[in-house]
Amino acid sequence: MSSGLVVALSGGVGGAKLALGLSRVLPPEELLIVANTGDDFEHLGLSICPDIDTLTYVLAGLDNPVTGWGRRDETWSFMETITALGGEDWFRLGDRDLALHVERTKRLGAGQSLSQITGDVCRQLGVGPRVLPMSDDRVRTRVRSDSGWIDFQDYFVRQQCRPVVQELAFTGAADARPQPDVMAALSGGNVRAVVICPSNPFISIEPILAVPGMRAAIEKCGAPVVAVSPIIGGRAIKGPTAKMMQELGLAVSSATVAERYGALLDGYVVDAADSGDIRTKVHVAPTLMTTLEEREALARTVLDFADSLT
Ligand code: FO1
Repeated sequence: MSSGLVVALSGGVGGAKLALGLSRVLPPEELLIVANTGDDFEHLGLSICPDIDTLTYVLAGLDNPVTGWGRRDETWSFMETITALGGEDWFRLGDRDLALHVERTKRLGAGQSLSQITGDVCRQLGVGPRVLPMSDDRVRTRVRSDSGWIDFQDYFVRQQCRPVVQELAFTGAADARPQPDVMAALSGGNVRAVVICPSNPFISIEPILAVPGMRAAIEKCGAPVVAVSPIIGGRAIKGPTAKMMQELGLAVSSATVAERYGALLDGYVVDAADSGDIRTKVHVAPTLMTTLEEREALARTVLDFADSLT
């Protein structure tokens, strides 16, 4: 078996599933997960980082299996109370989850970086692999629809992805510095593979690639770049990926996702139903990850495929 560092790009629930699979088949020091922070926002005075937290909870075995986000065995006294007070209750923060947002907000206010805080939280919760934000600088995904520009969580949660997406923007990305340890890892000459998890390309992976220097560092790292399609049989497994594709005038297909990544890709893992008309090297495998065994199996498949491209 090959060794070296596997760098995984992840956002959302689909990304975290494969990240978990990778964490189960690799020693912790051989996996670095780069999290999207475009979904981050400030809410009720707190700094919320959904994609980092989803990864943290999933890798710690603390994730909520029903929602995919937040914590398992959650209680909702805070939410019930804020509703009773007539406060803002469209974004649901569980009691246990709340502690993480309070702690992070306090530490960010004291000048600590998001990377440092994420590392400490992962250590405290027993997460083995490194999880790092794409940048310690603020990047915010915004969505343009008929009624103008809105914040990502306003679109995603408050309006339940109802607005028709016309354009996406990653505010702050142009001035954001890529996370230094991610850049050092990519230029260290020891990368086995870069894995683009089956996340939504528009809102989870493209914000990561929009951080200046990130895409070039991935291209230059010398390792195969392999993506896993988030589309199975022309449908998105979860979330608004298919709806967004239609609204942006794109065909709902695995090929469309591969085209978004373009020359970055050396290989692409797709489900049997989706292998047609893709210009990069394709490996067909079951990509639906319902069970832990399926997550591990897909992780092994992706790594074997990447090794075969070296
Ligand atoms: N997603 C929802 O659909 N509704 C929520 O109320 C909600 C709360 C929430 C709280 C903490 C957290 O870390 C994530 C949360 N999410 C919620 C998920 C979040 O919107 C993510 O950005 C999406 O899953 C996209 O990755």
